[in-house]
Amino acid sequence: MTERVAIVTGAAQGIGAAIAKELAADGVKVVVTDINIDGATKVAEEIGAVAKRLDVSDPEQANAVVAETVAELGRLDILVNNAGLVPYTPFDDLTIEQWRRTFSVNGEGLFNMTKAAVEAMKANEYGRIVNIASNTFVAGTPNCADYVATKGAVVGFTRAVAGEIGKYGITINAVAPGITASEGVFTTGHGEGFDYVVPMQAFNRRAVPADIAPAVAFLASEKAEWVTGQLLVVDGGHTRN
Ligand code: NAD
Ligand code: 4PL
Repeated sequence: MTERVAIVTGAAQGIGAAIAKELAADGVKVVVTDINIDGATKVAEEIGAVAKRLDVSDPEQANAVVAETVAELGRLDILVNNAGLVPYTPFDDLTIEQWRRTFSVNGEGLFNMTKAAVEAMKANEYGRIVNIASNTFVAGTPNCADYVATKGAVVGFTRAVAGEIGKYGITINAVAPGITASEGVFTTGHGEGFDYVVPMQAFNRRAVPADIAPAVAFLASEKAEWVTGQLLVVDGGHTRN
């Protein structure tokens, strides 16, 4: 196959940046996208990739970045829907405004990007879509009900759409990390979570973004052709689904 082209969302830091690096190491041409264009540009420079500013919650930006990618790099083979808000809010403090905001990125962003990418991938009758879920959906982690609900949406969407896009040669799967030492996780109360999660894992250390990226790269590869609509939990054995 000719060199594959990927878009990774929310790739300026954390798990998204690690995924962009892993794909680039596999020889994939990566478009590093984020609302934080400075961070995205830094990651892109490190791996010899292209950076583009993209707010996934805006359907026009989603369409434009997919169109530019196809125009500039010739095709789109891989989409990694990684961009997400990871709030930490007890249910007693959760508002409808926050609920909508979390869904606008984690839910609508997933829809906007998948919609645009499937249209582009149809042309080549080939595609790999990997959506970043979370093991909070398995564990029912407290203090982030809005977030856990969006991750349930990621799993449901992945399962439902898989059956409708197989005819185009496109697979769609979800990867559920457990708590992972990204930049973002330490900006909220989630940072405290390591103290009780690590003892439940099979391995006695904190996950880092590089622990998540190889599972994503597998599902994004030609080798994962017979895997679709699945949830792969990558959490060091914290949960067993
Ligand atoms: P992070 O906060 O470190 O990075 C998220 C990135 O997404 C940031 O660069 C941010 O600028 C970008 N972003 C936010 N809103 C955006 C938007 N509207 N459009 C485009 N980009 C946007 O987070 P992370 O921990 O690396 O999380 C990445 C993904 O992994 C998320 O989907 C998150 O839910 C998931 N996840 C994280 C953990 C964890 O413990 N870190 C565990 C399970 C799942
Ligand atoms: C177990 O996805 O999976 C905290 C914050 N704890 O975002 C997550 C666990 C967090 C998680 C997550």
